[in-house]
Amino acid sequence: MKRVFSGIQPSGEAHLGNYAGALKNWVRLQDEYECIYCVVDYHAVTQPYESAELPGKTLDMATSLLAAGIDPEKATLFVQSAVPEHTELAWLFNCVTPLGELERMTQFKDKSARNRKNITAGLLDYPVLQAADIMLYKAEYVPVGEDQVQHLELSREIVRRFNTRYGDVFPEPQPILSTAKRILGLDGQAKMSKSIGNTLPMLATAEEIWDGLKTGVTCSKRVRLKDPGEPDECNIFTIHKTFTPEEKQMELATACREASIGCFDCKKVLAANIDETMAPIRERYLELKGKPEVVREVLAAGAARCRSIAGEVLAEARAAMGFFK
Ligand code: AQP
Repeated sequence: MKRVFSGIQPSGEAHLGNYAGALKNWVRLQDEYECIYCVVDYHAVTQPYESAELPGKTLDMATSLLAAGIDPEKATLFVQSAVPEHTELAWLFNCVTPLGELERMTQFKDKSARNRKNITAGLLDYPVLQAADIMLYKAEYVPVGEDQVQHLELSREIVRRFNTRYGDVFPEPQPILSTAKRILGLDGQAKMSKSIGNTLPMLATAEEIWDGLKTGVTCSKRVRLKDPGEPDECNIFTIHKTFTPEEKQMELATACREASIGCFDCKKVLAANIDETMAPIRERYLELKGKPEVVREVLAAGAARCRSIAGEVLAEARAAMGFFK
């Protein structure tokens, strides 16, 4: 089986953008690939955060992933900092990564613009650590949202540079994108993002989902009810792609273009469909939240397995680079 790797930061509650762009695919891919999934806490400290809250947020993210359907019988789940090889390989990759490539990354530009007073080397280096995360397991596929495609292109560039200089050690990883690869915040402005706080949490109750959705910006063409809309330009319709069966999506798209359905009713359908998917996930989450030792056991087993793979791959990279043994 080919190997898949992906990660999510414990920088807040997982949201519908995370679910639609990445997590739904994580669950689906478990049956087709050997999947390794990671709560990437080293990444989460590249932005301002509360150290006292990090352990709780890390455990909570792992709990959410298991509730969403990550099955420890099929996939490996672990916490990044439990496998310190990630940072060592990142250092090796730093030495083949051009500084200019890092400076032109959109995420670095966006996040540093939001926090001008505290731009760290860690934030700049984020994509190099991400390349190391993937390559420690020689993963060939990475299910991500569209925001991570540029980072993945850089991972491939890092791999090419490493392999050209030191021999063919690593494969070039490819992204796997979902149909809803970029969900905007409900204000329709920026990407839905934990650090912006414009999110609809994945574990929100039916009421909270409706409270959020009803304020959500739709296609700008529909000023009045009788104006035809354009679903391809509507963030609400993008969310439908994850939660609404395809036939119903087509029906809604036609009705929107003919102005025979209003945005309010279209959102009502979406709210019901989100709740249908999320209600069992919420239930599993609450059940697992009461058994943190179960989640800890899964993470410990995952880390032990990953340390043994990571140790071998890191040794190969070190040998290729000529380090003294
Ligand atoms: N809005 C989004 N639409 C589609 N996919 C998304 N992803 C994130 N936001 C959206 C995908 O979710 C996965 C995990 O993301 P992450 O937590 O590692 O970091 P991120 O991409 O930076 O997500 P956030 O919510 O914006 O976190 P913060 O604000 O803490 O940086 C990734 O595959 C991502 O593509």
